[in-house]
Amino acid sequence: MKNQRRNFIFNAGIATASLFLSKKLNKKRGFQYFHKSKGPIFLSTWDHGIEANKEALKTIDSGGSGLDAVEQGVRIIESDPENTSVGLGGMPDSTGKIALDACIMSSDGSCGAVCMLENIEHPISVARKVMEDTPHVLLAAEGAYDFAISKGFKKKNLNTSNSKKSYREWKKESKYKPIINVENHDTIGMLGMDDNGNIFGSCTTSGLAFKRRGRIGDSPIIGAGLFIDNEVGGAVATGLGESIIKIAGSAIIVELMRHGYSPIDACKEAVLRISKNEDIENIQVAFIALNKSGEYGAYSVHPGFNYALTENRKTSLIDSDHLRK
Ligand code: SD4
Repeated sequence: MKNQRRNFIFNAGIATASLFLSKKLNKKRGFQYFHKSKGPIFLSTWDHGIEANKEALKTIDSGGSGLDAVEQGVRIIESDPENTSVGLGGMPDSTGKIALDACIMSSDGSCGAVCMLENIEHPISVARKVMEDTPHVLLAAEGAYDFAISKGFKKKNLNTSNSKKSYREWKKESKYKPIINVENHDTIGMLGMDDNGNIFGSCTTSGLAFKRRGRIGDSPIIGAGLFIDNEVGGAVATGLGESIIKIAGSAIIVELMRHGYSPIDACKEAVLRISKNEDIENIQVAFIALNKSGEYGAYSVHPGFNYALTENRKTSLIDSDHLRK
C-alpha cells in the first residue's frame, strides 16, 4: 500500500515534471522565437531543390510573398523536361498519359490541390487557384483540367521524346511494379519560412512511374504529402505514396514537433512507424521538416536521399540520415 502510494507520488511527480518540461518546450518552440537566418529559409527535396530554392529566394527578393516563393520555386522543376518525376516530361501512367498531382498550403491554414491533372504544365499554380478561388481543397482529373482552362492555363502536351521512350520500354513487358525504391523517384516538395516566421509549403509530382490509371499518391493529399501548421512547422514527403498516406506522414510529423520532437526526430519517428507496418526492404520514403524556430531535418528509409537548404541566403545540398545503414 505504502509502495503504491510512493509509486503514485513518484509518477505524479514525473507527470508534473514532464508537463512543466513540455510547457517549457512549448514556450521555447513558442513560436515567438523566429529563425535567426538572415533572409528566408527554404528546404526542398532532392538536388533539383537547389534550383527551386534559388528561384524561391529570387521571388522573395523581388517582393513576392512566402506563398509566391514556394509556388515559383517548384514551377522551375515542373518546366524542366530533364526531371522525369515532375511536370513536363514526367513519368507516364500505365496508359502512357502524364497525370500530375500537386498541393500547396499557406501559413493561414488554407490549402489547395489537384490530382490526375493532364496537359497542364504547372499543377502547383492550379492548386493555388483551387485554394484561392474555390471553396474546395482538391479537384481531380477532368474537373481539375476544366477548372485550369477556365482560369487561363494553356493546354500543353507534357510528353517528351524521353518520356515516350521510357513508356515504350516499359510497355514491352508492361510489368506492373508499384514500388518506389531508391532509384526511381524525385518529387519536389518545398517548405519555406519568410522573414516574419510564417511557414508555407508546396509539393508537385507525376507520381509513381507507370502507375495504374487513376492511382493517386500522397503528394496532393494534405496531411500526407504536405502539412503546415504555422504555430509549429511544416513537413513534406517523397517516396512511395501509399506508405506515406497510411500514416498521415506529414501531419504526424507536425504533431510530433508540436509535442517537442525536433524536426529530424519527428521525421525519424514517421519512418519508424512505416517500418513497423511494412516490409521496407524495397521501398523508399523520405521526409523533410522545418519548425517555427527555423530548425530543420530529414530522414529516409534508405540512403541516397538529399535535400536542398537555403539559409542565410546560402544554398547547399544535405544528405539525409536514414534508417537502413
Ligand atoms: C507518389 N510520393 O506518387 C509520390 C512519388 C514520389 O518521388 O515522391 N516520387 O507516391
